[in-house]
Amino acid sequence: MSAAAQSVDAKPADTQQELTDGFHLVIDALKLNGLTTIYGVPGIPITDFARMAQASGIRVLSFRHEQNAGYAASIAGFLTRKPGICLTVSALGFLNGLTALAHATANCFPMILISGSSERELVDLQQGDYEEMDQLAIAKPLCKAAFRVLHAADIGIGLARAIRAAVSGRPGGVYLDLPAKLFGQVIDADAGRRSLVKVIDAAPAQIPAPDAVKRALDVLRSAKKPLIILGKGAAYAQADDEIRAFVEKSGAPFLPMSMAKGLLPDTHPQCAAAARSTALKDSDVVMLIGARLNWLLSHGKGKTWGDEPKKLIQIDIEPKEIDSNVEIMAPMVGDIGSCVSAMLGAMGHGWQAAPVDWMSAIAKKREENIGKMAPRLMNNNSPMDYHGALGVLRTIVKERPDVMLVNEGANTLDLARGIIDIYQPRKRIDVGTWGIMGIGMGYAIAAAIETGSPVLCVEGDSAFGFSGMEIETICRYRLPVCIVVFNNDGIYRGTDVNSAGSDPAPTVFVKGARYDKMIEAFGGVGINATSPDELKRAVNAAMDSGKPTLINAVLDPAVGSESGRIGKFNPQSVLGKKK
Ligand code: FYN
Ligand code: ADP
Ligand code: MG
Repeated sequence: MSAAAQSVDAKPADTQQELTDGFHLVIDALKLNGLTTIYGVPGIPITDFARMAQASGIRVLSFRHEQNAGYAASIAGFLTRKPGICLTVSALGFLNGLTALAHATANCFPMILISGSSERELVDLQQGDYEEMDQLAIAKPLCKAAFRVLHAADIGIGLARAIRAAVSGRPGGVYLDLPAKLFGQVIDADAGRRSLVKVIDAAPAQIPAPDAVKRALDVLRSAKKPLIILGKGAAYAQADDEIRAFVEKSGAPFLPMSMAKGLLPDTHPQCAAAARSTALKDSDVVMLIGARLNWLLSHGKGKTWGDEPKKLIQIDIEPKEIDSNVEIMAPMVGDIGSCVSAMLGAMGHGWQAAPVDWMSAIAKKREENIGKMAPRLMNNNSPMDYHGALGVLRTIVKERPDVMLVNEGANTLDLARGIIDIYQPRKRIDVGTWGIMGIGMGYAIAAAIETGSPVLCVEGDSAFGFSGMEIETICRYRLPVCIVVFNNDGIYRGTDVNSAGSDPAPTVFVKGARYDKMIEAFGGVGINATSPDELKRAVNAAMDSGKPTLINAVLDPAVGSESGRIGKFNPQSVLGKKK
């Protein structure tokens, strides 16, 4: 027991001492640090905590499954630069939330998973407590930092450590273990107040070294075919004006990674998204801003990157990221806002824009690809194909650039990424670094709560299934979320057959399923759309009304390719399939 807690016991029972307890201290510590939204699922031992947090003015969003609450918290962290808070019960609730915590860490999103836990004495002796589990030990390898608080007087410092660990340097997921007994611990209220910590400058600026700035500019200046790759770190940094000014001043083409789309509009004349292969293959200097050379960029090597020897410049806040896959000639370690401002400042007047022949080679390829795509987007086929359905969604987002777009699936993801142009920063949130399915409804809920903008979720039917029950949550909180389920009856497509028996093939679902009926059970609007025209009307109506809506978009079950565009990662037997 802490000294402060002991001092309470030492007082005579009849003195009028003002007291506080673990419940109130956690709530006060969160509020003191501006953390006023909790995503979670109540239950033992945090049910009363959730009630009390709500009563104190914290917004408590109660989900149907912790994984979805965790994804919501993770993307809230990305959108706000403050750690998203996820609250779970012990043991399996904790494990459900842990998936999202690992996801936050992999994606560099700040998040704190707060889980209630069983009593240390029993857990450590493995005496079989209710939901006994050594949660701290399990969380450690899957997050950036993990802490446990045993004494009420340490709650303030524990939360301060969690906040700093989540947002400073490279952001990530933090686990905070709060044993059941902690909540009820009573201490002197004054001592409690004094124990709270308001975190000052949680993510301090990290200024790049002047010689690193000079080196980077020298390499960029030497380029004949420069390319700037913007990653979701650049979107996270919220240095939108500086990034745009830098890219425009450089005159170089830029390639946005999926969640960096909109930092500069996809329709910007320097945008090379629709000339991706050419830009990567033929460039001679590539500057990475908040993007890792991981699988999404073919690790910086191989035929995607062409034969031309390349010089690389990389801006990242994490020094260990540099040289992760290939040599980086000009590393710049610092926060993106400071790095880009320093570059802009040092560029001076008269910066030479990229050579005209390079820019026109990119423009030619871009126009070619856009031209090839255009007629396919205008078809009004019924049942729909991806291009017909996405063509109308593309127009809707163009007309309503404020919409938050959530996107997951395989084909639904790959094609929507290319087809739907994004016009503003942080308006597209998707499966991220791991390409996982299941972020959909969690992301949609947090996007609505944190931004106040209307949300459009473009979901594969398989992807939707992972978080579909949260449509009840969406209806309960009356969130302006419109979900479009691209229903082609299965994973990748709905035409596989089982040649060995009467069970359905492993990739197919119930044929002709009506996902729109699900939301009607909770008072939302359900629409079955069988053509692009119907889809357009339904989405516009949902956007205008702000009512929770689920549109079952009927796609031809034969459209869709195995694993979307990343089939190369899906090993297939060369020995032929067994009969
Ligand atoms: C892009 N392209 C376009 C446009 N935008 N053409 C016309 N119009 C527009 N607006 C072109 C682009 O130039 C490429 O053509 C092609 O479309 C593909 O572009 P994309 O999607 O950017 O490129 P690619 O090679 O698919 O990107 C690689 C990737 C991406 C790894 C970054 O596939 C990705 O983010 N994947 C995540 C997948 C994922 O997580 N899936 C979960 C699956 S779940 P060319 O330039 O001619 O090549 C389990 O199955
Ligand atoms: P993408 O998938 O869009 O390419 P990644 O998640 O691979 O993006 O890369 C994001 C990178 O951005 C990470 O290496 C991370 O360290 C870095 N990063 C995140 N926030 C900042 C920041 N504020 N300043 C600098 N780098 C950042
Ligand atoms: Mg499908």
